[in-house]
Amino acid sequence: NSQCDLTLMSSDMRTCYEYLRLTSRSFCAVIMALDEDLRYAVCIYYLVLRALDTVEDDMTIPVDEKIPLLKAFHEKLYEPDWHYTQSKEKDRVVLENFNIISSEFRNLAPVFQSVIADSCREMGYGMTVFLDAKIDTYDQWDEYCHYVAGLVGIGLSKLFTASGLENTVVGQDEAISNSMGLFLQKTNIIRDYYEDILQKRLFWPKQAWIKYGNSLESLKDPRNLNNAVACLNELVTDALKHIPDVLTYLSRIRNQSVFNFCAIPQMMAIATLERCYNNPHVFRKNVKIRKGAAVRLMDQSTSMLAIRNFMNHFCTKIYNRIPPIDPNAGRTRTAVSYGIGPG
Ligand code: PS7
Ligand code: MN
Ligand code: MN
Ligand code: MN
Repeated sequence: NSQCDLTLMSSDMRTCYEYLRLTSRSFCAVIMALDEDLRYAVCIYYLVLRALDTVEDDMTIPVDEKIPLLKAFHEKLYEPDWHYTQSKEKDRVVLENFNIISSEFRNLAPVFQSVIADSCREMGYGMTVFLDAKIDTYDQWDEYCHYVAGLVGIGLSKLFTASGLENTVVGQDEAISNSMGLFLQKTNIIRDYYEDILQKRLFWPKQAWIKYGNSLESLKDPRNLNNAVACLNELVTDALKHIPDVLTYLSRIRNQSVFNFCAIPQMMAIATLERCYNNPHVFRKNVKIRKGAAVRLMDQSTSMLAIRNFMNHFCTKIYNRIPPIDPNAGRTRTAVSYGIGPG
């Protein structure tokens, strides 16, 4: 990006972009391609949330220390010396050097600061709600995903509007921004079944798996494979219901760099859901989309026409693989139909 000359930056700014590169597989390139002021605000937002998520994920931090830390995390943005050296997680660098990130945060425009700080306050609180409480119902699944991803969609949308690059409606329509986050987070939770279960993290709602097994872990038993796949298909169907909101949201975006930033992760998500649907491998390993397919999505998710074509392609592939005897076949057909044809 020609507007992003690393040699003209302060050393702290270069350091923050380096932390972004080190900690983000999926978001680094799309963030670096954003226009000027928005790029750095989103970079800092990412690093702050990566730090908060590292606290949430770190099972070596005792709960009586973790809860106050999550709740007060937003206040650390205004404590110049605060940093945290007790994490064992792979992304701990952002906690160990949080003082650098927070000082760059305090250099952002006040309107960017308040969006990010509010988002951290709500997310930190929400994470404490689900720290040991299991996700029972579909409503609780949506609630957890709202805290860890819907709030990110809402916060990013407010940054887009505040930057002047997008219309007011983008920042104001929180329901639709929430759906953008839920579509990504549900896809992540569905795809990561195996990885998460090995780490004793349970994110699939009980209301779904109880119909198919005695426990979430039992779904990985090869003897339960038919039931496991039926459960998987039910959750994919639930995630697919966000497609209409995703298409509406993207159709409102005017700036090309913002469009690519928003569209690429959503296209990776629908491609991932297509790979996962009715796929028993989800219970034995992490299902990934093929490298070549991912590159095409990243290069070509640049217009609504392209997005509608990709959505049509993946929804049609799912449609053609719906087993007639699947308990949710009818609901799945309805959900994918919103991604097929003129919308
Ligand atoms: C600020 C770009 C664009 C309207 C750290 C982007 C973890 C799926 O934990 O790293 O490794 O399994 O694969 C990103 C909506 C959030 C939702 C949420 C913030 C899109 C902390 C991303 C990234 C809204 C909680 C990363 C939700 O997945 O997860 C910025 C519009 C962080 C977005 C977490 C998950 C994101 C996630 P893990 P990943
Ligand atoms: Mn987490
Ligand atoms: Mn995480
Ligand atoms: Mn995950």
